[in-house]
Amino acid sequence: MVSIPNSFCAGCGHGLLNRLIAEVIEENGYEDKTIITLGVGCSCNMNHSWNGDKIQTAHGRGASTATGIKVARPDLLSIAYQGDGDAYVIGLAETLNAAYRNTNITVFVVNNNNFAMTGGQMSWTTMPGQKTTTSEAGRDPLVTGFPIKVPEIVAGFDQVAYVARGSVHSAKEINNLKKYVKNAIEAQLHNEGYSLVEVLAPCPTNWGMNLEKSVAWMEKEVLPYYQVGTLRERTGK
Ligand SMILES: Cc1ncc(C[n+]2csc(CCOP(=O)(O)OP(=O)(O)O)c2C)c(N)n1
Ligand code: SF4
Ligand SMILES: [Mg+2]
Repeated sequence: MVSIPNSFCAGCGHGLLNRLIAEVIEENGYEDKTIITLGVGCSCNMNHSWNGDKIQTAHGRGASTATGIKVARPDLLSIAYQGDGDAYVIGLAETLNAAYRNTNITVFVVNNNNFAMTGGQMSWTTMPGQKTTTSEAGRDPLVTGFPIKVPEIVAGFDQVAYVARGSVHSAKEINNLKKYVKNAIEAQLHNEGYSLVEVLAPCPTNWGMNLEKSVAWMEKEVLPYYQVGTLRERTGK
């Protein structure tokens, strides 16, 4: 379902997640029964390499569009693929409402700590001290708030089916992420309800670092704050 080469920058985390999602869809035999809604952001670049059915949504409305698809065609696998700015800033209401209703959709959010596509502005996931084009001296959380943890909020809703946070910064975590992606998709296929997987990912272009430095920065700054693992286990398995 994924053709190579893709059009993400070298070292970008999006492509790795695209591949894992495609693998799980194929393993379940859903290549021709899946619609992905692409968020506004670097997610759009999937347009060039994703061979399955897809819809470009309005900014932040991935969960709403995926909900509409699922209501009209409950036989299809409905996936929202978004960035942190898309799902957690402009689309926070849509993201939380879908989770709160326990809509039977699957949401993947690439958290690269910035609005990447528009040139690297501060997002609600930008780390304390992180320099972006709109926090040139480094983010001051006492002025702009601490980075938001949406998966932890959603995992606190009693009814959701599955929530996890993974990362693509190491081979070990890519292997773990495959399990999170599989659980999230299979939760929907078993009609268990809403599933969310956040994925920590490097954006070397806007971070102004090569991939090696990006991974080191993630290990030092991002992973201690955004801890990876399952936040809500499936109960309907
Ligand atoms: C309604 C609206 N507001 C703002 C924009 C500009 N815009 C396009 S992409 C984007 C940021 C996307 O950031 P994120 O969701 O984190 O995705 P990334 O590019 O980092 O993967 C913004 C603000 C837009 N296209 N539409
Ligand atoms: S700008 Fe960042 S998120 Fe966008 S494709 Fe390039 S590395 Fe990936
Ligand atoms: Mg982003």
